[in-house]
Amino acid sequence: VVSWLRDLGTRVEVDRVGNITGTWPPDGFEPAVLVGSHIDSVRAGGRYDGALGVLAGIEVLETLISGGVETARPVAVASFTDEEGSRFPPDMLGSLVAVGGMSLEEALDVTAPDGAVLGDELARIGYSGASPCLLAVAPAAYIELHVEQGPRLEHAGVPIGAVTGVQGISWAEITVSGQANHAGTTPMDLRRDAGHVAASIATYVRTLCDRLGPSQLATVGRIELAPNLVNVVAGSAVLTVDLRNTDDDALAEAERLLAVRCAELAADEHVTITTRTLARYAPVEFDPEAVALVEAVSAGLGLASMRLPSGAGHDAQMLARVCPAGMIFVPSAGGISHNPAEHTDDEYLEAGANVLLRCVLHLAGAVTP
Ligand code: HGY
Ligand code: MN
Ligand code: MN
Repeated sequence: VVSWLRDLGTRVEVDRVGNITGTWPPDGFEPAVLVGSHIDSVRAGGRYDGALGVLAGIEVLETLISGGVETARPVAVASFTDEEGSRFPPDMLGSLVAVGGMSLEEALDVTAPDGAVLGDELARIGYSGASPCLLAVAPAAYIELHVEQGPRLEHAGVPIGAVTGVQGISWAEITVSGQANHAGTTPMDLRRDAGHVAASIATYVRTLCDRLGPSQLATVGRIELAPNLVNVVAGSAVLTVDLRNTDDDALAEAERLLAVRCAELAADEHVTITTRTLARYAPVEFDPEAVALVEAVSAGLGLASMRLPSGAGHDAQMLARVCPAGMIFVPSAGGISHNPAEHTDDEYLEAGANVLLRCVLHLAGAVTP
């Protein structure tokens, strides 16, 4: 990505948390129209999540530059660090730091479950950059192209999504401390079984969705038991709970109910439970004019579009704190994402990139030669 941005002649900057930007023209320091996304991935993820928005952004720049298109504002492409957050939480870490939502010191100290420290890893790969972390100048606007990662566009047979916003996100890491013991000799009423408690939490969060309605989502994606052996009552467990809802009050209620259930389980099983918040973002609404622009540009290209909220978190929800922000979705085959089977047909990739290009031309005040 950096070599492509350099080859284009853009001004390439890497900031202290590894966010990469390429700006055209290179001497343009006024508020830029910013596009981009992320190139990090969940482990065993797909090829389109994030990468599409960065590569399409580079394609847009290349099209402007090679076409000699002058714009009233600079245009920049960003590749934000650690959007996924599954190794170094929270998600959208790089863009969160860029907009001043998390201090650089706090971010560089984030430690992964495997013990790696973010600051050390950035230095190791050569991306502890020199530029200040905050967006030196807030962008004039931000537009992100991304695969939907869900089934709605494909189900509707619509190629473009005009994204209205992002739902609320709550990530917690729950540590259960019980007592390792013999699976054959320990009476059931004397156990302090961390495995039983972890499994109970995993099944409980599913009942929250029944209780709070269809907008409530709950996922236990990670459970680690110790010593993780067939004939040993688990002495400890670490699990994560991902709760999401478009309604922040309902999300807070889900968090409260989970805490109450954990306290009950701790008392019943005589274990201790500690909870660490890994991420907590309220729902975000995108700029109505940006949403309308995606629809209008799509129509101008003869592309059907539909409005929908994003189930996934995105860097755009952080940029929305400092400038008008919007997103363009294209369909995900089978609604699959965070999975190597993730796929989007070329015609949709191209359609999305063309909508992005025309949004940029409009926002940047293109002065065609
Ligand atoms: O978790 C998310 O929604 C995003 O993929 N980081
Ligand atoms: Mn993504
Ligand atoms: Mn993702």
